[in-house]
Amino acid sequence: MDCLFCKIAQGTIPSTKVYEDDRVLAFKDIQPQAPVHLLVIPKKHLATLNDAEPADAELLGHVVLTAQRIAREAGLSESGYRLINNCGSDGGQVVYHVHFHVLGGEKLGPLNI
Ligand code: IU
Repeated sequence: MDCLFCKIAQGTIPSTKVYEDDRVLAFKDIQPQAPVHLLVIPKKHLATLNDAEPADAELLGHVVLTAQRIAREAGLSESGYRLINNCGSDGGQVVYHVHFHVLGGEKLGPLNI
């Protein structure tokens, strides 16, 4: 499958990993929008959040708890952070493999909506 984040998950395209296990990968965004900008992905290919099914609930819970973990390890627990999923074209999704952005390290502005 010609999916950039699948290739990153498989290690055929390099990334700066901050966490990995058998189901998820977290790595640094190549174009950071905040002092801390990390991405968390399930290794399973889901193009968008709309493709998730009830059977993916545990996996997606693990993705969110991984976001919590890497935010803590980046020192963001006390100050806080933002967790974002862009879904589909109106949501601003560019890479069609489900991912959550972890943004922090400064006082973030209001969402630009
Ligand atoms: P989006 O939610 O699909 O809009 O976000 C895609 C993100 O993936 C965006 O922040 C990019 O900077 C990031 N990214 C990356 O980290 N590595 C890449 O090789 C590519 C995009 I292409």
